[in-house]
Amino acid sequence: MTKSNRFNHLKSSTFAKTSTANTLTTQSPTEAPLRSLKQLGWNGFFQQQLITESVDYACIARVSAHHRSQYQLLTESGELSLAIHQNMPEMTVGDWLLLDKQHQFVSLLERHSLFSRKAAGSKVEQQLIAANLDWVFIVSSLNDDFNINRIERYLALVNEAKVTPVIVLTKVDLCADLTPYIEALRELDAGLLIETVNGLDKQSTQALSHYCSEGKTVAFIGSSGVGKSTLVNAMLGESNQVTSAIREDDSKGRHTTTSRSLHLTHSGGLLLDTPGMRELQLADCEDGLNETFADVVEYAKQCRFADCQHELEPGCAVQAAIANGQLSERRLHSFQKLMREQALNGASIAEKRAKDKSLSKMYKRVQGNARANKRG
Ligand SMILES: Nc1nc2c(ncn2[C@@H]2O[C@H](COP(=O)(O)OP(=O)(O)OP(=O)(O)O)[C@@H](O)[C@H]2O)c(=O)[nH]1
Ligand SMILES: [Mg+2]
Ligand SMILES: [Zn+2]
Repeated sequence: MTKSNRFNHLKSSTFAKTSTANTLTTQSPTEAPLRSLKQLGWNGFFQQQLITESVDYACIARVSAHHRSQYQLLTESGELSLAIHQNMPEMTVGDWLLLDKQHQFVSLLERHSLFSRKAAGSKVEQQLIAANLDWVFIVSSLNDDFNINRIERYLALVNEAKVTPVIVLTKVDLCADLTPYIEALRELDAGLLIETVNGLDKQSTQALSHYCSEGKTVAFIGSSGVGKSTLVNAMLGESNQVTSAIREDDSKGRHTTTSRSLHLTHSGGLLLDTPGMRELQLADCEDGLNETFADVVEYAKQCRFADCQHELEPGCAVQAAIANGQLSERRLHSFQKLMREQALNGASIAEKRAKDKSLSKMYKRVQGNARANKRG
C-alpha cells in the first residue's frame, strides 16, 4: 500500500467519530492498517517503562477520546473501545496504556506531561484534560476576545503541565493593527512563541505545520469561537470538525465542539481539538505560576525582606520595578490573585479528597461488620 493510500484511510477515520455505543466489552481492532506506534506518539520515555516494569501485556494503546462509559483507543492495528471499569485509574486523552490478549486493561504508563484544571462550576476536583502533549496552542482571536489576563491563566496551566506553549493568534485577516497585541504578549515574556494566522487560509496555517511533525501531539485550547476547530480542519486538509459562526453582538462563540478528540495529520502528527472553556480556575499550580511570572519572582528575590508583600515595605524591589516602568502593576496583581486562587482551590480539593477517603473507609468498615454479623 502506498503512503498516500494509508493516509487516505486515516483521513476518513477520525477517532472522535467512532461509534460510542454503550457496549461494556472491548472489540477487535478495526481492520485497516493504521500507523506505527512512533507515528501515534510513542517514544523512548514509554519504551523505557516497558523495560523497567516487565509487565505482561499483548497490546499498546493510546487514548484518543473519553466517553461516558468507554475510552476510544488507537493501536498499531486499528481502533478499539475499552469499557470503563471502577478499578482502572482515571485516564485522559493522550494517555498510553497496556492491554492483555483480550484487550482488557493491564496498566497505565507514566505520563511525560499532564494538563489539568479545576473542574468547572461548583465541583471540587481536578479535571484531567490531556496527557503526553508536545505543544499546546493557546488560541486567541485578534478581536474583542483577546484578553491578556486569560492568556496568563492558560500559560500557568501549560507551564505547570511541563509542555511548551505557543500563542496562536487567529483572524489576522480581520485585524488592522497587530502591534498592540504583540506588545501585550511580549510584556508577559519576550521569548514567547507567537504565531498569527488566518484559519480560513490554508497557506497561512502552513506556518503551524512544523509543530506537528511525525509523532508530535499538539493540543488546541482557548475560548469558544476563537477558531480552534477551523485550524484543526485546515491542518488536516479536510472539514472533519464542525465549526460555527460567532455571535455578532459580542463576538462570543457558540460552544460548537463538545468533546476532546485526537486527529491524525498527513505529516504524522496528532492534533487534539478541545471544547472552548467557559471558565478556567487554577488549583495546585504554584510551579506553573512561578514560571509564567518569572519576572515578578526574580524581582521579589531582591526585596529586602524575605516575606515582603510588595506593598509599602522599605526595600521592595518589585515596587521599585513598577516605579521605574520595568514591571506593570497589572502583572503583579495578576500574579498575586492567581497565587491566592490556586492555593484556595488546591486546599478545597485536598480537603474533599481527605473527606472522601475517610468516608470510603467508613463504608468499607460498615460493610465488613454487616458481613461479619450475617456470618455470625
Ligand atoms: N475571518 C476569520 N474567521 C475565522 C478564522 N478562524 C475561525 N474563523 C471563524 O470563526 C468561527 C468560529 O470558529 P470555530 O473553529 O468553530 O471556533 P472554535 O474555537 O472551535 O469554537 P468552539 O468549538 O465553540 O470552542 C467560524 O465561523 C470560523 O469560520 C480566521 O482566522 N479568520
Ligand atoms: Mg471547536
Ligand atoms: Zn517586595
